[in-house]
Amino acid sequence: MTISSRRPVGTVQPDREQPGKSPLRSRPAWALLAQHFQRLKDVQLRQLFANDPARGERLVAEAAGVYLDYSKNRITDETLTLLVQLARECDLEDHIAAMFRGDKINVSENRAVLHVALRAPRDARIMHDGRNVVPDVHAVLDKMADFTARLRGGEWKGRTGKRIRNIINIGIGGSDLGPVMAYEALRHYSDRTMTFRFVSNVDGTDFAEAVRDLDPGETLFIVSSKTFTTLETMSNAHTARAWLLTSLKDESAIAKHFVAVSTNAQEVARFGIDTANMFGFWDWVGGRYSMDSAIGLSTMLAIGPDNFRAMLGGFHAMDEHFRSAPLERNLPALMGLLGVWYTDFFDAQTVAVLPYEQYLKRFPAYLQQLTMESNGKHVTTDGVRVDYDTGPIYWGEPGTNGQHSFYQLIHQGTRLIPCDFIAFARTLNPLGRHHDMLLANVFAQTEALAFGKTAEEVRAEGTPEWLVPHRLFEGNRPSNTLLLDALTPVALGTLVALYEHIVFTQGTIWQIDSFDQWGVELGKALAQKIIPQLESASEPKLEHDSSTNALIRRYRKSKRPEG
Ligand code: G6Q
Repeated sequence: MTISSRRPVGTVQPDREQPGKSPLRSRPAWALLAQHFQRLKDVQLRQLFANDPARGERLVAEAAGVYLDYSKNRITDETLTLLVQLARECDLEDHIAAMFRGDKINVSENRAVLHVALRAPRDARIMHDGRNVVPDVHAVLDKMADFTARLRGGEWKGRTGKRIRNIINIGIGGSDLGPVMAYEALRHYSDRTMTFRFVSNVDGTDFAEAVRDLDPGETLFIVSSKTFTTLETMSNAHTARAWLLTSLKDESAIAKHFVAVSTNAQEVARFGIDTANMFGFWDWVGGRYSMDSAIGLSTMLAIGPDNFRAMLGGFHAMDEHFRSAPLERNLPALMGLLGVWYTDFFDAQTVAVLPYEQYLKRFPAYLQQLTMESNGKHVTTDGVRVDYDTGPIYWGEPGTNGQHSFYQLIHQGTRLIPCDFIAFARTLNPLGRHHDMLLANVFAQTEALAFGKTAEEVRAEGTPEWLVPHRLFEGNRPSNTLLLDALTPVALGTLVALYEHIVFTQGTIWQIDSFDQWGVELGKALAQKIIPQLESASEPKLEHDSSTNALIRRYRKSKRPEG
């Protein structure tokens, strides 16, 4: 058995077959891809490599310091031609131009999507509602740099005159995952005399563990919240305030120990933070696209303004590549289209992201929000239900750890899991043979996945016949390999921008709004209704379903044990 689509073409469920096909499925390239898929679905990578000895050097692309080897994908030149044709039929190039132009492409929220302006050089011009936003961006960056210099230089002191040594970022979702990931990724460049922690969960344990060994007099909280109304963040911020005041006892300490990153000056002031200590951003920056805005203040405090600006340079280099390179050589476009190929024709449900770099241990978690909150949508921008699959599930862990855990399923399971391997030619911590061993594993895994091991090869090793099926590797498992020089701030910027634009490419093909997130609203609203039902002294009148009602009753009973 070889891995191929369990459904003949695309992923259309019978009950979703509508009399009129969606615009995407009506595109000429879609129909051609569907036919092409039938011809290619059982073709082996072994065959493709044997037919073209130069394939591994030909199916590569390079930009902004990122070398992409996409030769181990289940594609031919014809596949690429058709995928690029599909992108053109979906006006990808025009959509890219529209984003950079500041058009309101986040249609359901009627907003521009201008995270590319966050890393534009000082002399660039990017207009939003008739105003060039680039000077605004740089004014905030300068303010962040000034604050960072004062804090790291010891000029900014706590209320009791002590130097600030601990930074705690309080935020959630887009106001947390980017800062955490970037701090871990760039730890090598960070000020090791300082401690950085991140509190996101409304679970009190998160806050309690973050502060348990810290001196409030040496601690600064960054309250990061675009809206400054998010339940988790505001609860943690109020708890932080109380923790600080228990020890410093003086309301005036707030000004020295709290700063805010937000678009909502009114709420920041209401919380008691001096708006002079607020770092702003704009409604045209989505939360999950904001790690390079003021939301990255903790990153800048950790690695310093120069490294932060270098990271922005990496983002910008990838932006420019995405904006200007022809689709045939455009890394985010190619990777995005390959994702569409597997999602919609091979019926792949997930993508594994496997960084062979310990510092990128939070990168898969970061990508989960970026990709799944962006492209986990079931209606088009026109509000019509799609008749094809959209965003796949992203997951992953750093190598080599994953190899001793879930790789078994990728190699020998029944599901097709396209993988992105991410590796760096140089390590930041050279230790004997470690790096050669690490990289040998990257190359070995992509080779094993693609080419497997045939029954003949297994038999030739003297394997008894009954064991042959167990030791057989079918191969034909696709992967991309991203090879960069070293994990510098620049490299991190290019990598994040690469995935941002992969998401954009796919969202454009699928005609969905990659920049809203209505799917998180319902649970939030229900929780607000349930909180008083858990807290009320008298038995509340419950009007949920029987399951939810019973769970609430049981919780109320258990949290106040008799006697
Ligand atoms: C990201 C989402 C979401 C958001 C959080 C935090 O794109 O919008 O994850 O970042 O809900 O929101 P605030 O920054 O407003 O607290």
